[in-house]
Amino acid sequence: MQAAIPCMILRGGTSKGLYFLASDLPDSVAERDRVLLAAMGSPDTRQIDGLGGAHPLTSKVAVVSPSADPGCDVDYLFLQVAVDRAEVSGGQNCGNILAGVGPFAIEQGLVAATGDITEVRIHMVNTGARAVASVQTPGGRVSYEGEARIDGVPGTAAPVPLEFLDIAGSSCGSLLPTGNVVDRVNGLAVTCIDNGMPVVLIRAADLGVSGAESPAELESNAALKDRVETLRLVVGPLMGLGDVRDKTVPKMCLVSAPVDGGTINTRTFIPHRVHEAIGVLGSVSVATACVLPGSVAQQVAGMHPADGVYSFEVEHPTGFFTVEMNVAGTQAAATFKVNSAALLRTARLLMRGEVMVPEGEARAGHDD
Ligand code: NQM
Repeated sequence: MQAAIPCMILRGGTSKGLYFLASDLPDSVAERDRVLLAAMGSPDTRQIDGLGGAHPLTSKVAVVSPSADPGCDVDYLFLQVAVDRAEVSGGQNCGNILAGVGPFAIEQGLVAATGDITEVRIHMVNTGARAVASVQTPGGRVSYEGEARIDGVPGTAAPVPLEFLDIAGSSCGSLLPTGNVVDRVNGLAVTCIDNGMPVVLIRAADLGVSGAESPAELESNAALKDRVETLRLVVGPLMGLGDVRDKTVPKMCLVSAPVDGGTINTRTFIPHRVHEAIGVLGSVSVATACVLPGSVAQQVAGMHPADGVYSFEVEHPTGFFTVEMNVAGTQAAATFKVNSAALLRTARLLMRGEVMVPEGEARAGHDD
């Protein structure tokens, strides 16, 4: 006997995940996690007995419910399901999976379509911050087709612009969690920043690489991986994240001068695999650092910080990530403030149906 649990699969930006209504999952966190591990097929490096794609970017879950926050339509809890360990973590947010939350909420009737574009106001449970997603809804139905192109995804699709309202210090409590623009740790100059995602910025050259290597090349460099992880374990507590050995934050971002006309070039350890592109909120943190006076990223990018509206082109292994930002107080780190951040993603509904979970793992599912 298996349990059948209603579920949709959506591509959100450059990631892919299972989207559930909270009411379709067990209330108990331990039972919920057992269900999600079984649904994904974890732990197993191939996730052969489940729906996961054998990579952190395709082993993600969104749990969506009506919001109690009067300023929001829905609550979105992001869960990272580890591939090779029996672990489900709510310790980070995910802006790519966020791109699918608006379409999912409308598909599920949690939000009514209003006109050609429906704004979905989303409370991001992992960090408490809010985002607004604008979803194409001509004729009262979600449209996934369109001309928007994002690097890392073949073809084009309907645009899903995302606007972030209050993301500074989302996980660490402040934009600069160590209190410094630059820290020297293990002999390396690093900038620790959290504008939506805790990220540690390190010059690629300081680690003996160019920063233009492919993810596979970086992942096969055992000495580099070891040095990055050793650094992460020291920096995590300094950022107020506690012991990060089993956490997926902070992300470790190697920065170098742009090679393709962008603002800055990046390679990001998330934290044990290297991202094929860059995370959404990760890129917002990197872009923020580009205009933060004195930061590692600002020096590498050669930016001259000034107040105003920017369109940053963050280079990554499969192209560019464009982040629109409005910043003020750029004359000094102490006065620096991000007024708003916005970016473009696309999303697509790939499957709707029921995920089958062995009965022993799913006491709260519906019997088949
Ligand atoms: O930073 C991968 C992704 C992410 C996270 C990761 C993300 C974000 O690309 O907001 O989107 O850094 O773990 O899905």
